[in-house]
Amino acid sequence: MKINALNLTEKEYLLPGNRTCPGCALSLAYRHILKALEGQAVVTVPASCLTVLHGMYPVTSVEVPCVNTPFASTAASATGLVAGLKALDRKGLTVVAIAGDGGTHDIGIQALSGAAERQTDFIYICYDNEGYMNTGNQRSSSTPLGAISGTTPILGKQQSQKDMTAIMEAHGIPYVATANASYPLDLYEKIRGAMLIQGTRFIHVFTPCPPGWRFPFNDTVRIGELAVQTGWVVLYEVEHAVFRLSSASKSIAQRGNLRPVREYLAEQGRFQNITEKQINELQERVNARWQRCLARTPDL
Ligand SMILES: Cc1ncc(C[n+]2csc(CCOP(=O)(O)OP(=O)(O)O)c2C)c(N)n1
Ligand code: SF4
Repeated sequence: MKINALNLTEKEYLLPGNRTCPGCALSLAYRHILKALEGQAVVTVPASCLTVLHGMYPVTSVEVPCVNTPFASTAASATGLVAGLKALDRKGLTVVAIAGDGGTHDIGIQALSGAAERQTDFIYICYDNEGYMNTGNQRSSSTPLGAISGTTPILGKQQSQKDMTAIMEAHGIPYVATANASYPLDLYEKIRGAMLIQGTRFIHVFTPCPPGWRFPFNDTVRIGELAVQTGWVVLYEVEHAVFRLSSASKSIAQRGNLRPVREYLAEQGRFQNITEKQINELQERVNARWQRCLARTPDL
């Protein structure tokens, strides 16, 4: 489905006055996710910055019903919601599970893998701020190599990131996509497209976090764009096993020039102690994934 800014509903489902930090990409992404769902959703959210954003009934700033689920159980909770709505014969509502990278890549992966294997009919959105931000920025399996965090304070993390999107694609589910809070129309379009598909759908949304990544809060959108321009994030979707590069990444592929990853790293205080060896390793990883994506895009 093609949309443009003029087609976006003016109705807001995320009201002003929530408790995210200034410049939080999660709140930007969530605003557009909720617009795409047009209120026809039940969301389930584990402990995270998103529960802080939601706040507590009756003073929540979000206009959709939400279950606050234990940390490991997001996809299990969604499975229960799907079964409950079916038992009540309630049609037209999409069950949406939304969790951070800690709640997805780490503690929630067994419930998510199980739900995907059972082909549960729901959308799972992982917003990735590359750490356990709500509890003070502990490292997760999505924290990048070389990044300083609360639990990797001096040298930075010594391991590389888990590729969660590839793991979910390997489940053979009907829809897997990457998105980025700096490209809200692309995100909106992917949610709308996913709503039309039956079965487990997984969308990974890149959400820069100013305090955790140590960059000025007014740079959030630019950092997200730089991630795409350097290939740190590749925007794509895989629908029924058909791979498509999304327009922002596709236009870079057509021009043939990714910017160097070090430009992206240099903008963030969390990489202040990264070594040359680690920068080279990250660049090689980005190059290898970029080549895999290009090889899956014969129609450039
Ligand atoms: C079983 C369990 N362990 C630990 C916690 C504490 N806890 C609450 S939120 C959170 C971090 C969540 O990280 P992530 O899922 O990446 O979301 P973010 O905070 O970054 O939005 C942790 C560790 C918890 N609530 N439950
Ligand atoms: S810590 Fe990061 S992800 Fe959490 S609310 Fe603040 S900016 Fe958003």
